[in-house]
Amino acid sequence: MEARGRKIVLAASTSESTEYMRSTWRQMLLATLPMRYAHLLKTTWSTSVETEPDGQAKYVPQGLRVVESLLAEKFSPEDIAVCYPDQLHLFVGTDTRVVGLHAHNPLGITFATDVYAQFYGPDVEPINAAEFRRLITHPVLRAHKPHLKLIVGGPGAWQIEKKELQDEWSVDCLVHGEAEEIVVPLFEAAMRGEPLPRSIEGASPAMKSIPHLRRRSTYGAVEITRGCGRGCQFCSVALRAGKSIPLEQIVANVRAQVAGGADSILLVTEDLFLYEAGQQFQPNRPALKRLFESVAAVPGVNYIGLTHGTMSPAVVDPSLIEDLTPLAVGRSVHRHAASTHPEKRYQNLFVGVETGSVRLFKQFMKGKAYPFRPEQWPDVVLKGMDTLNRHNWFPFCTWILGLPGETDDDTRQSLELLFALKDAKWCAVPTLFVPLEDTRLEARESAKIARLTDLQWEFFFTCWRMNLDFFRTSRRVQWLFNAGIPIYYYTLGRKLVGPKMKYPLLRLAHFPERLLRNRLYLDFSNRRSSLYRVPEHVPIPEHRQRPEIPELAVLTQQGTAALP
Ligand code: B12
Ligand code: SF4
Repeated sequence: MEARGRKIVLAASTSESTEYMRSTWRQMLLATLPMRYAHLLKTTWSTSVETEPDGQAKYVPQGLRVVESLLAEKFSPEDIAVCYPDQLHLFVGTDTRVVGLHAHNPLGITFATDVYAQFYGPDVEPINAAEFRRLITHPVLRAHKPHLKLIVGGPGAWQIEKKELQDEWSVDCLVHGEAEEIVVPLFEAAMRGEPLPRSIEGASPAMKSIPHLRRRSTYGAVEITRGCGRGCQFCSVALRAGKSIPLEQIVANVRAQVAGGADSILLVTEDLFLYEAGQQFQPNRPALKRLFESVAAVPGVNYIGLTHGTMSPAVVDPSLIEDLTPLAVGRSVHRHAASTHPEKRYQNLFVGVETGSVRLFKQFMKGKAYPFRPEQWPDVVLKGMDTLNRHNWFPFCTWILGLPGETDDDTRQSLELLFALKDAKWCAVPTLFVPLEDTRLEARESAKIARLTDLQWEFFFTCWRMNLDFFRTSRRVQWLFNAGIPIYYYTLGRKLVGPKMKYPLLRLAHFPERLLRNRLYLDFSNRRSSLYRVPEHVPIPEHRQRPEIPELAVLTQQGTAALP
């Protein structure tokens, strides 16, 4: 044990650091599964992480690695340690002056996460929240608090403020937003023992301020773009102008991952197709190809994973997907029997579909479809899905239920689009609207599970029924699940959530559709055809094809919110 410790200690919780099975969706589950039943759900892997011989973390979320790199330029690397909660006692000691913690989703109150935990009862803490609490209330932090400053940063730092836990947890400073240009002066002030601001907001940094990564991040995450600019009103990066990280820096960061033992690289972005994109989000095929080739060529890289993407570029230029497929799918770690790849590989991309309602789409996210018009959104989704699936890209698509002012008619339109996608190869992830800080909808009310309508419940469980059917691996587990659902409903679900979930839940449990037909909106018993079909071609409105027109000038200056 280092009684004196290191001057600067950085740490992240285990459930936000684990890269179990190189599976990003498994880690996402941790934000939704309840800690109380973790043993029953066999999620002991949620805390499985690896350490270096000296006890430091082998991998932590990329944001914390960025902070480490910034600090290492100013302070001696010997003064800095990066670890998990179980090793904090090795590094926090009498010499420690500042502890910086990373928060991705520390209380589990962002979209999707709080919804699922509520199915298990009131006040049930998701694994993720319990693990963060274990980190921030660690006894060694309490013991040494009189001589150290506690700083928490990351995309979920706002949650601590929102839940008024800053004082209870003795957090000196919460860092929101991008931190490149504030980390060093803030940590210097902390080292001098000066009082810190209660919270601080980082602005978008100059490209030169984004440092090279020195060590391995969780999933071998390497940022390729930052920001977006499509302007969705519920999104925190909506109006942040997109920028691409220079290829040499990306490749150097990939090498740092491999040097740290990673054989898999996760290309992190809000939208893959924004990488070196032209004006008005025009995808840059040569640059994307060069990116994949350069990453795959780094010795030691066996797998390449992706985070987010938008649908419209796949429709603007379908051959883009075809061109990227040999490396994007060929180097993917994921496999599925429905893939036509010789090794059954498929690539995963998180895509925000959000709604089938053109009205809501127009109101809250019209830039997402650009250069297509909001009215073309269902066609864009269907055509994009068709193109992606054809090349073995199986996207994980989020939908938002309970956007402000959503009516039954809007939900019906989402159900229709969902129905049209029933044979697609994908995962549909229903989430509830959460007004995130720093978004244009931050003052609006969040959607509440207790207020979901019959149609919204149908949407919610129909998604999961489709996912179960697509990802099911064992008939026995399926059978047990089917039998367990009515038991859950009558013992707990009915009491916690109410009778509105009953028939949708029975669809999830594979009750015959003919028995549900009169109770639910959709009918999967083949008696009804879909309102939508995959279009042959989705035309780009002529006036949006030429960059010199005034509408596009507005787009670049003010974000897509200004689009007609
Ligand atoms: C990669 C990623 C993931 C991966 C890997 C996460 C991991 N543990 O490494 C996966 C897919 C697993 C994942 C899961 C989830 N994610 Co995620 N994820 C991302 C993504 C795309 C990139 C993160 C990243 O590496 N960014 C690049 C780094 C450099 O940025 P950064 O982390 O923000 O760090 C900067 C600052 O925050 C700050 N900073 C970071 N840490 C610290 C620490 C200190 C001390 C200081 C001072 C500063 C500081 O400095 C950094 C440099 O500016 C972001 C979106 C984005 N582009 O950021 C979403 C994002 C962070 N995720 C989000 C969400 C909602 C989730 C999930 C809850 C999704 C879900 N509903 O299930 C889960 C939760 C996971 C869990 N264990 O609980 C939201 C967060 C919203 C919020 N917190 O309120 C984001 C912003 C996406 C979005 N647009 O909504 N995610
Ligand atoms: S497309 Fe919309 S939701 Fe996605 S990152 Fe851009 S602004 Fe956010």
